Amino acid sequence: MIIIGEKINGSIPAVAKAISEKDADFIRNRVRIQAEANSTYIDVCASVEETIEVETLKWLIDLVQEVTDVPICIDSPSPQACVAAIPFCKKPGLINSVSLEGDKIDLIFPAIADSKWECIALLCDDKGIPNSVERRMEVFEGIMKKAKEYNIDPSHIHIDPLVVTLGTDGEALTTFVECCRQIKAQYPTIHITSGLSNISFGLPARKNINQAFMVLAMNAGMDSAIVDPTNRDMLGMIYATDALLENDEFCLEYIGAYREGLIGPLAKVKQS
Ligand code: THG
Repeated sequence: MIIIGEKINGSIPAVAKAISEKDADFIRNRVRIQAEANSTYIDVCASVEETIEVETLKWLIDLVQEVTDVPICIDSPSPQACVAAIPFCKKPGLINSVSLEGDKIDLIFPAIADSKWECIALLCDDKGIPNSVERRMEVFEGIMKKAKEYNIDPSHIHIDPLVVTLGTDGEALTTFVECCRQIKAQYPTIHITSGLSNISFGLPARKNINQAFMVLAMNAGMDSAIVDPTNRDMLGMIYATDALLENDEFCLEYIGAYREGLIGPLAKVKQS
């Protein structure tokens, strides 16, 4: 499973405070615990006003790279900010995200073409998030047409089918799963990702819903997720599901994560 650590995000109040107070130790510590929890990428989202977004991304990315060589996932709604942050990264990472909104794709695809950079593509357009599987798949086709035009290999794309809220849309999981199945059938090497926590918005004991979603989505082909890797219950569920889905021969990764104290009872806790 590709784990994109979500904890450096200015929309989390404690992180917003650290950004405004330039508390480098707080940021470095959040990076360290996510790197120790085997993150594949560290997501970096500034969530500040536009005029200071690029400089804030630079500050955050530099701090990540002081602590770890885990690659960066640049998370911004602004395609210009995403492209501007690419040179701050010492190694190729992930852009989060493109979609068919505005001219996003025509700014970002040329910037990552012929490179090892990968990108997340959301299944939405200027009209928002389509309700039906059919309309989401139309957006998907549009994205893949552009990918072909810019010569971007499907294996460099992480499709985010977008999760809606189960409390207001009972079909939230089934829509997501049907998109996963159709996408993987057409492009076996493409990645599918999700920010997932939207699924449980407004419901009690959200962690149960998030974990159940993770298992069912992985079963449908989701192989990447933006999560808190220091959440040991969720991490345990991810490793267990990968083992059950034949993605972990002899359960070596599962056993390794247990031995490192990342999953299982709190005997060898890594403090978050
Ligand atoms: N898809 C894509 N990108 C995304 C999202 C998505 N980026 C942003 C978001 N959704 C994913 N990132 C987060 C980051 C934090 C939280 C949820 C999603 C979150 N954090 C805990 C909280 O606020 O309670 C706090 C964790 C902590 O303290 O570290 O909820 O859907 N492509």
